[in-house]
Amino acid sequence: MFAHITPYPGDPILSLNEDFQKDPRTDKINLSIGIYFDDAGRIPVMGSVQRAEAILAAQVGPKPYLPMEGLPAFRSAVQALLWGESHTAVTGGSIATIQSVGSSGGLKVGADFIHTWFPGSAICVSEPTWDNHKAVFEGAGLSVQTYPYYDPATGGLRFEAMCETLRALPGRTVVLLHACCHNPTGVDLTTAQWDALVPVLKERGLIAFLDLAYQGFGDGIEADAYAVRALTDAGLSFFVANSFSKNMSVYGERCGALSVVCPDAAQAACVLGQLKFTVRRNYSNPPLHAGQLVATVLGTPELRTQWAAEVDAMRARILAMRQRLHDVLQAKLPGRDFGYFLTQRGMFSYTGLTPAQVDRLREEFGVYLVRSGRMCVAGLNERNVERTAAAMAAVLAG
Ligand code: KET
Repeated sequence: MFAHITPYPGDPILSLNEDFQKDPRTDKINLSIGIYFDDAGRIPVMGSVQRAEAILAAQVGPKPYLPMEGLPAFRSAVQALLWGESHTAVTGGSIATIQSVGSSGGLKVGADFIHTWFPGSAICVSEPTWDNHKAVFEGAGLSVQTYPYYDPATGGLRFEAMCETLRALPGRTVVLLHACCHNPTGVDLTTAQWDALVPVLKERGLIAFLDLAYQGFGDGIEADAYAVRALTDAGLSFFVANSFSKNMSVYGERCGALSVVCPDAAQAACVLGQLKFTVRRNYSNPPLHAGQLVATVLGTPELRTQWAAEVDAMRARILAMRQRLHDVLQAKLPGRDFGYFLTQRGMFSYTGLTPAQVDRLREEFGVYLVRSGRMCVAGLNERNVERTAAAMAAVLAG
């Protein structure tokens, strides 16, 4: 019956993380998957989240199904976080938000919705992008194209080339944009570049799909919402998938959301209805605990304040590790420029290491990066940063 089924070659990120777990070496270093580790090398249990868990544990009750669109308190907390609670798009009801199974689930529901309601639309993603973007949208039946983004020569952004490609796309092409902390490069648009991009999207009638998986890890919780608010304020209709996996350190709870900004409340109601139908056909409704947990953190003023401070501390630690790695590498290999570690933002840096060099790092030194050369700098800590720099220097020196 199943003789025709071919083996799964594995996922470039998740399967590598599995390989890391199996590696018997005790001094191995995991800079592969996009997970924030604390200075002790552990996935943190944030104080705000722990307190929310305690509140929930003290009032354990029946566990009904959530509505298809998720927990109401969660959905309004997401809108308040992304737009601010007094934003006219929020108060006017023109945003359709559903709780999703991680932001991956939000991307998938959005992709299915687009395939149904914009059947001719292709999607254009940055070159490079998170591998799963291609997989999710292709899996939903969309054809995937790319726009220029990363410039290997400068380690920066090909903004002009990007805009030029977008200007040539047919109307209603979906354009996937990383709202902050670009994965895998760490190269972001400045606020001025977002302002310059908005008219391009608007004039061409393109459908922006923002991926906001790292809110708070770039320049701050509010600053990282800049793109979301700029597109809304320009009157664009667009999609945004956001995640709590990283900024609440609740990966396995699968907490995310999909929001669709609509021209008015009447269209938002129809969009929400069709999103519910999409969810019903996929997994019926999202997890209760995930919604309650995030809603409790964001909806309890004291916990919300504590959470923001914790996110700020995580961002500061990532920046400190970027600086340390830069300084050690720069001292070891003064002929090369490692400035990109300081200018790139968020969890990831694109090191420019070749797949062969990445393989050598892993095999010889036990340092795991994704084969594209992507490094999760949030996996660095005081105990492994020097060793990582030494291994990288050895590999780069040939
Ligand atoms: N978008 C981006 C850009 C992203 O990096 C991830 C996860 C997600 C969405 C999905 O996160 P979720 O937990 O579904 O809300 N990225 C890391 C893990 C993975 O590949 O699944 C990574 O790039 O390592």
